[in-house]
Amino acid sequence: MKSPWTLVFLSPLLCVPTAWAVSKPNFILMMVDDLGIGDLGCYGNTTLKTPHIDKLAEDGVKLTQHIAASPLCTPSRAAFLTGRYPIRSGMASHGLIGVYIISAVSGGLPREEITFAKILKEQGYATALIGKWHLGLNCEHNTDHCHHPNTHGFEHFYGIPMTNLRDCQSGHGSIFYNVRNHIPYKALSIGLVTLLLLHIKGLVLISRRFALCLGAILIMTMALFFLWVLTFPYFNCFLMRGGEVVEQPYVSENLTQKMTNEAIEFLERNSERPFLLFFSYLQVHTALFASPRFRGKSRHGLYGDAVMEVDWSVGQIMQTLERLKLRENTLVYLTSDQGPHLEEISIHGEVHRGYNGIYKGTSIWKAFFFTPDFYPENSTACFHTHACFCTEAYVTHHDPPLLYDLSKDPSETNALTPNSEPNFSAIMEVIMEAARRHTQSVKATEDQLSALHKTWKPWLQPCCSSLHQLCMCQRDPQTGIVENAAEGHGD
Ligand SMILES: [Ca+2]
Repeated sequence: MKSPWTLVFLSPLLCVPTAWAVSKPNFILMMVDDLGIGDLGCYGNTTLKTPHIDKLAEDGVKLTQHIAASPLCTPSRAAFLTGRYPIRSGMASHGLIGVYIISAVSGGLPREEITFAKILKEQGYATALIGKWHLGLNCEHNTDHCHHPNTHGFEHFYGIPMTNLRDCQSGHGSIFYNVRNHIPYKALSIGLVTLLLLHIKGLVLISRRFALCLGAILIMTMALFFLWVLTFPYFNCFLMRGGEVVEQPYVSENLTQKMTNEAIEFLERNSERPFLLFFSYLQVHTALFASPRFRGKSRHGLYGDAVMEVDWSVGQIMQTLERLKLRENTLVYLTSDQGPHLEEISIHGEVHRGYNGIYKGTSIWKAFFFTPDFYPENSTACFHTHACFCTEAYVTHHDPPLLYDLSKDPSETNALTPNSEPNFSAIMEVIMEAARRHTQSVKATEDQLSALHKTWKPWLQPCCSSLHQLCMCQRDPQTGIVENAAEGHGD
């Protein structure tokens, strides 16, 4: 299960220079994908080195009561950008899959939503998103970009419209192999054996043609599935600059270095005017990667190497601010989009998940109206489904909700009762009233994560070359010329 807790630093917000009263402050928002609160030195980790992030915390404000609106990328980011619960924009799924997996779908953050980037752009800010988006791309054809970052207030975009997945890097397996866990092998086996026995006994007649058709359908389904897995990175793991696809599929190894350079260039270009930079790191989501200078440097395998590389990048951004003498007029914020993906173990058995730590809240009550059914039972994750699903078959409801006092029980091991907590009824009354008011205030809106909006639509497929070339291409950063699969790679 992913923790809903996140972490934040505010750089010199409290020491506001007088100049701020007349000049517009700059904003740098950094979001690290799937980072655990327990992975950072400033939150108590003693085995992972994160000196630059620790310095941010030391010089600024460390928030300990900051909550992500959802435990998944897409809805959490929709809430982050708009300041509204994802259900209000239709970005909260009612089905098993709560995020966008493929790029050629019609769902996404609705155009009419007001993001902080739109507000700042209207105020004359230079605005940029570098890194991951994961909030949709197109509506009706493959270049309408109705959900693209440019539509939502970011003038400059360099990054991936989707998410980094295991399938985006060879040798990391596939998220689709988890489909096997949902196939009812037992029921299918019993059905087939029963049918066979009835046929042998002469009670049911199965024609040879029927058996051949069944076999053919089975083989075709399997072939289509493997074709889907094989071609996935070509159609879904691509890098964009503005509205153009510039690398398809992308090579992840040096992406953080490239994106850090891009961010530095943006700061240099806009040092004379107010700016908003949203740096949305692809790390430390799987498929994990780290550039050569960080590989093998941590005590926590590739995951730790990736955290160290993010920390380096944060240091580069802060050094640039210092060099450009912008530090005192820039609000810097760093957070995770939710907690770590606890079920992430690589195909080679290496731990690829972060650590939630122990949340040390102060006088914080936490209520669970439902909890995921963990597997194995004594674990705190859903290893049977690779992520905890929030649909009926996978959760247990609690009425009244389970209540914890995080100031005394940070690990959430002992639910409170009217006997153990004298104020139980009063606390519950406040929580239930807040939940009721929230529920009543939610207006019906189009579900952007409905099955229809998540279905692959060939006419929405972004493609850098052509379908028969599997959309492959690379754009030369100097000349801007696309080098596609058929032409090969130039010198
Ligand atoms: Ca995430």
